[in-house]
Amino acid sequence: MTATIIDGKAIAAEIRAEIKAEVEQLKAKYGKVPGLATVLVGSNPASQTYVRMKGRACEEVGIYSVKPTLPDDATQEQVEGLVRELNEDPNIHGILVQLPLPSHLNEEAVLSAISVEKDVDGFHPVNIGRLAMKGREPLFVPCTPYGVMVLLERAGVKLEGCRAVVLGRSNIVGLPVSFLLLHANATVTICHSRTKDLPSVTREADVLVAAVGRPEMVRGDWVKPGAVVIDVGVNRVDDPSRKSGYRLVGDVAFDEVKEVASAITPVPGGVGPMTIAMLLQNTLRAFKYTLPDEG
Ligand code: NAP
Ligand code: L37
Repeated sequence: MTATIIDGKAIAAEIRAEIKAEVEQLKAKYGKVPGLATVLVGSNPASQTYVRMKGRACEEVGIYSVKPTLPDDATQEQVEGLVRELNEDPNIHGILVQLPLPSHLNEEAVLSAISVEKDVDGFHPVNIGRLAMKGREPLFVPCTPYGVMVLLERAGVKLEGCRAVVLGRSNIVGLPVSFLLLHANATVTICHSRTKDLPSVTREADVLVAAVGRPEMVRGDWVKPGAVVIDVGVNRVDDPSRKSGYRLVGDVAFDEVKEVASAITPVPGGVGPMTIAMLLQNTLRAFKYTLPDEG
């Protein structure tokens, strides 16, 4: 069996088109557009790329965006000061602080400084706390986990009662995606670097979400025939034949796993574009919270 490819790039493009139409409508009605600030601290090359892509996506759909940057040695006060200024800015409806922050900074304090109503990344303690609890609604769902859920939905995957295995327990992907799968009534197993005999656990999965940051770690014989595999990993591996000197691979050995799974996301073109589409979605939502009849 060769798996169906879940085309995140195409689904993300559809979502962006929907957002663009709604932004135009709201602009005509209220004379205002949503605004997003992406805060980048330091010079991590992957973060620079993602922030640039987020700015370009805003432009495409008519969302106003600013991309304030601070140097690698920025102080805690500078970062929190910038966040507080953005909290007060009426043209900015969403604030995203690109992670990881340089290690001398206190991430929790920075994320707590973001106004809950502008927390389009969903990592403010109140939002992530509400996400974790049954029956509580966060104002915003974190973009990557949200994108994973939309891909599963659009691929027609029924989560109720299924066995879901999540590889990775990070704050930005593994943990929140596990909560979302649980709320969708999957039976969820979370694996991490201390998990014993990983392949025997992943082989039980009807839905496997890989978010470990290890190039092509998940092999064909780690996957149950017919399982749905979502590859969140975006890893740069050296490739001298490319102009950039690297190519992107996921956490899943795509060529092997596609022969076993019933559906799979590619890298690039899977979860990555969805992360950005969901950020735009959340920014539109934040804007609508501020409008009299739309929130
Ligand atoms: P992270 O913070 O480094 O977390 C990695 C997780 O994987 C940790 O829980 C770690 O376990 C676990 N892990 C690492 N090596 C393992 C191993 N050999 N066996 C089992 N578990 C292992 O990474 P992240 O931020 O979640 O990102 C994961 C991947 O997703 C990366 O490739 C990243 O680039 C990508 N990503 C993609 C998007 C997107 O939009 N597509 C967004 C964010 C991240 P411990 O907890 O025990 O250390
Ligand atoms: N929301 N996302 C949010 N907050 C953060 O703090 N770090 C982080 C985060 N991560 C993030 O934005 N990751 C990400 C990863 C990949 C893409 C976008 C965002 C993406 O679009 N990847 C493309 C390929 C990009 C490239 O050519 O380098 C893909 O198709 O996978």
